[in-house]
Amino acid sequence: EKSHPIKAAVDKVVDTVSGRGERAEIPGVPNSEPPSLEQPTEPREPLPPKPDQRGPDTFSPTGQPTGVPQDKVAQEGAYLTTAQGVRLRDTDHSLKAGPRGPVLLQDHHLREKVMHFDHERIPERVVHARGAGAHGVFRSYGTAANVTRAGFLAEGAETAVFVRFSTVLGSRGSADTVRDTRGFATKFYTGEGVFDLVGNNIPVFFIQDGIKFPDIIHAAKPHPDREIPQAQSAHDTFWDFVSLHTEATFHTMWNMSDRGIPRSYRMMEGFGVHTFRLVDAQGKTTLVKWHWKPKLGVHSLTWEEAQIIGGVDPDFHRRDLADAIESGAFPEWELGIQIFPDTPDQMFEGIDLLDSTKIVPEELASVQPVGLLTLNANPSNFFAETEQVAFHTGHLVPGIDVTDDPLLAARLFSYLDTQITRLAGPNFAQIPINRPHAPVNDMLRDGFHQSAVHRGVAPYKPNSLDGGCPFHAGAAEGAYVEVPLEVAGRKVREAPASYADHFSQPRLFWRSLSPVEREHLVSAYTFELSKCYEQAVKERTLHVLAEIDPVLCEQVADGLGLPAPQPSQPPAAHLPSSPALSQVGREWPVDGRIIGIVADDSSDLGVVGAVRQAVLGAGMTPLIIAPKGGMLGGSLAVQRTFATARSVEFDAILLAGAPVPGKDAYGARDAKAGDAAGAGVDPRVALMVGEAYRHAKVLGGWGAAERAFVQAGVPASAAGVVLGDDGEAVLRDAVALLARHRVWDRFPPAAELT
Ligand code: HDE
Repeated sequence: EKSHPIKAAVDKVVDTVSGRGERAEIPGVPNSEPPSLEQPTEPREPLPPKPDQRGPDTFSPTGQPTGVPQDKVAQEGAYLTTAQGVRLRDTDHSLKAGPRGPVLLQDHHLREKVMHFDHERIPERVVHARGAGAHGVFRSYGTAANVTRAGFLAEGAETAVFVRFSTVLGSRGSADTVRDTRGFATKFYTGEGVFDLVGNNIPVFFIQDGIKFPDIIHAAKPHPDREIPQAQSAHDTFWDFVSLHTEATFHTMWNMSDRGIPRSYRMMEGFGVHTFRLVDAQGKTTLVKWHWKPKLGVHSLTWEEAQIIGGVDPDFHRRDLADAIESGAFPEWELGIQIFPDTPDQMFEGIDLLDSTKIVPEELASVQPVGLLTLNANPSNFFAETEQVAFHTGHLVPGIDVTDDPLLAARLFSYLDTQITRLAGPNFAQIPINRPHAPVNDMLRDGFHQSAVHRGVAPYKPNSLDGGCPFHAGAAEGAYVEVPLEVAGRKVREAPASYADHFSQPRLFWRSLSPVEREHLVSAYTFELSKCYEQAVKERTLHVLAEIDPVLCEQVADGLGLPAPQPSQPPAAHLPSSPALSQVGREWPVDGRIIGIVADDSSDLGVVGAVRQAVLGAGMTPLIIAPKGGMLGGSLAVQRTFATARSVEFDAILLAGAPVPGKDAYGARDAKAGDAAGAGVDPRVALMVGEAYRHAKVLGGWGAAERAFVQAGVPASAAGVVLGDDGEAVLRDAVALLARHRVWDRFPPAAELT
């Protein structure tokens, strides 16, 4: 009987994988049948557990490990088994009464397999559902040792960390490059227990009091009737809320700025937002704000680019982070603190340190570096690590305490609370990614998913039956002791008077941005409000903008086709600015940037190869883009074809000549004949180059490249278009421009914005 070609191919794969081509010996089962699909395959060796994936550290009352094997990971042995460890002979067919007969209820393997599948999903996070994580290490400089006794901030201390970056609004499967705030949450597995720094990439928040959190999130999430739009703030309920609730103005402004569309998680700042209280060994306290400063600088996408990526590569940020780590371009951030004296009023230079809608400009309190974070390993399993990690602002270690910021108070309640639902019970601290790297000896017992085997009879204190164990520690043994602050006050539902100022810092922000950043801000407001249907919402937002700056308000009003309202009072004449708030105008390392090199058979492949090597030598990633896959000229591997490449993937694009239309390009045969050479440029390359030009990206080329640029509508004399005869010299000039991220000089902003 002739075998079906597909079945024959699968059988061949099975034979190859098993290396035997015959059924494995199973005791009691005659091994007479020919090789077939049912044959067991050899699974690969299980991965070794990571150092932070030890089993739960359970300790006996005397402090000895219980001896229960804790290091088992889910995959052991070579054979497929049931959850009970029974080896399986077949997982492809249900147990039936004959090949065409009914499935039998007794099929316990079918039931177990489908039952588990039915329960594979857990609820996504109510906010920050979409994220990406990485492991790393934090090395302390010791510079904070004079203000905190936290061991992980002592000189030379090295601490394992896990970081999860996220968007706020979208569902778990939403796109990465939406306009939104980004989460930047870090778990430090310190020797004194876990410390979580659960921050964002924006230093302020929408609300001053946590009781408003459900309101802002209900307003920003998709409309409850149609559940649209996904992962967007460009809709009526969001703008309705933030225009009525003007304490949200500053955070909204950051979202509308380029900070709302980062180029990469690796190129974002991080902020603890609230003011925290540090305590030194003598009990002296200091107020601080936490900052993460990326070594690669702060960079953003352009809005059109972000939208295209949303469709072309919704996993853009996730992929970028994982690829960078895999290639050895480990992202790094310096942790820094702004330090303020712990005065009774908790104010600094007139700024209320308990108001999370305010920053303290870095020019008033510089950010002092205290250590270096390096992300150096990708998670092995997204669900086990990135999805199940549970951060909490209340995970504090000795030397770090909270303040009375009412926004922080709600968070101190919320994180544990939400995790009980999300992780189904109170024992999520035992999930490997959440386990402390310090010995655990708590008196928490039982509950859903309890996986520790506790010993002893007295999980209570005081006890005599377990010899009084576990014992209380004093400060000398590293106990966490709250700062003994005096607390007094009337019981009221009120905010302090200082919280009423909603506009002075938005004005500071506007004044501090460069003209091109102001232009982006204007475009973002105009885009978002144009997506609203309600006229009243647009008009009310224009009133808010009028309070910030008349030019901002006029420009947005003009885009909406509406009159610009007047501010309630004339703008102050001399306003301060904070240059640190602008993200452009400096040069940064180009490590890990992606350079697209477009080439075809007409290109000088020797030059292309040399440029490719030079890109690698500069710590960047070269991707060769050619008409079709495989090898170009038999020697150069092609990573992208004209059909699979899109400009948004590249930080800069170089043309090794002028690629003629590939035969698979729609309209290729109609492409306008270019010049004397008689060949037009491939329309996909023209689109790529045209987009990169509009997104202010560096472009370069040699050979006939100039003709290709001109045919693509890119002026060869435009700023940031590098042309020459020597490919490597073109690359050198292009890299020098890339250090400034984008060629903003290409499109000078309107005079009003300067
Ligand atoms: Fe969160 N936030 N948040 N948040 N938040 C959550 O906790 C909450 C706030 C932040 O990668 C939730 O486990 C309240 C500020 C990050 O797993 C939830 C308030 C900042 C993450 C929650 C805030 C953040 C969360 C949802 C107002 C920056 C993702 C799932 C009082 C400083 C962490 C979860 C991760 C996640 C509550 C405001 C950062 C519901 C009530 C301000 C980075 O507990």
